[in-house]
Amino acid sequence: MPTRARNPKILAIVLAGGEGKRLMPLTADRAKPAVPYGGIYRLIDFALSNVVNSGYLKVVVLTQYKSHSLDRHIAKTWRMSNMLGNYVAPVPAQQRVGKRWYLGSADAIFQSLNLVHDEKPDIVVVVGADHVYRMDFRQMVAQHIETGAAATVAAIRQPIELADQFGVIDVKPEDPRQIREFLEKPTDPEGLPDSPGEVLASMGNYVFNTDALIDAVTRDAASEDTKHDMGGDIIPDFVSRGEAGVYDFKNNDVPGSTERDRDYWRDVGTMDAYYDAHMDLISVFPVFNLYNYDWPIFTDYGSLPPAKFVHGWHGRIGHAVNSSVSPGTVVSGATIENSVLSPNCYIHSWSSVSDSVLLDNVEIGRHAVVRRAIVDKNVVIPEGARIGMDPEEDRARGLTVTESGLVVIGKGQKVTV
Ligand code: ADQ
Repeated sequence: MPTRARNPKILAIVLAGGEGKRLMPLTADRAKPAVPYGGIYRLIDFALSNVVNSGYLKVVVLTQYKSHSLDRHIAKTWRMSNMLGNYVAPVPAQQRVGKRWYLGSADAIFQSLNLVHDEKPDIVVVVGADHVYRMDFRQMVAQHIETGAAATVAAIRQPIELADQFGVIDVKPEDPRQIREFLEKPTDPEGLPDSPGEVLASMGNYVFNTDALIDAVTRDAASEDTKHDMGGDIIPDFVSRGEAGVYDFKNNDVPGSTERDRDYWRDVGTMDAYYDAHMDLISVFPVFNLYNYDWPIFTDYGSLPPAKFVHGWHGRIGHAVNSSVSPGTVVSGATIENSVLSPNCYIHSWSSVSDSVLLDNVEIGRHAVVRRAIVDKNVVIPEGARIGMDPEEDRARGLTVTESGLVVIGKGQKVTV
């Protein structure tokens, strides 16, 4: 079907089947896109909010790995009215083409081509589900149509040390909107001519002409020499045929964004990156502004009572500074600093929590001290426990301590004093 240049029909496919091994233990029990973030969100809420705010209302979310909490979240937050002609539908792996799970992200699309055939879009926008950012995909689609590329990859500059986590793009000198070479996760890449300490990295978001995408994933499925991966196999294939364009994210202008957070994009692939992205939210002038109502990030936490700060035991004042505190959380005679608290936490008297991220329903006992920690759901920190003060002590009681000294406590993990 020829692309209708002015008003193309768009289908958005959100890739949400990834395992996220480097985020263990947060992904021990849930898919990476379902990892809680920023108190009340799941990572996938950012990709889906961007898609929906871009006006794309036909959205399928391909799930696979430990998808239960992801499915539940999508059904609760993102179910839209089919009667109004729009939907966000989670689609689990269905083994329609044989008895095998998805072999990679390209195979996930190949196995789900029935959705594309049903919808008959002109253009398919394929989006990862693991990143924190705001993006108006319409602007990328407009460039895609204007340049006549068959595939367009969104890109952002990243430090060269991180190149082995990304697809790295080399543009044609005569036309910086075309890709000359694409290397997936190179270990020794060259820096950019005007900035040797940086590379141009793929953001894992793509725009395709529908026929070109169908053709590429079908050929990939029939090939033996492939990992069936969008970044590793499909994009290099388009590049080798001279049909791939690149969209520079710095040109994207989202309503309500500020100079400070205009080109904010974080791949929260590791515990340290996950932690740092939380700290970005709570500085006085946040690097990423959640309070931009012109481009809202949607989520659903149901009906919870407000957060509450009260005098605790012996009248000590419960307070929080440079922190965000979610509904249902009670800070009773405790001190919270530089931290993000999710819903339904209870922080008891004389305890202190600093530079930390608490997920839902965490309880901090009296006189406990928690520093530089990520504490997953339902964890109880016992009275008087000291977390994040001595890495050896933390490791000895079975907690994960990252190289940078962050302590990570898994969902429901028992903590001893
Ligand atoms: P990675 O993130 O390492 O690199 P991948 O693990 O394939 O690539 O994840 C990409 C997206 O696809 C994620 O949203 C993930 O949840 C999803 N996904 C992975 N396997 C899937 C499957 N079997 N079924 C459904 N969904 C699946 C990619 C690109 C790089 C780019 C970075 C940007 O390959 O080129 O630079 O994203 O972070």
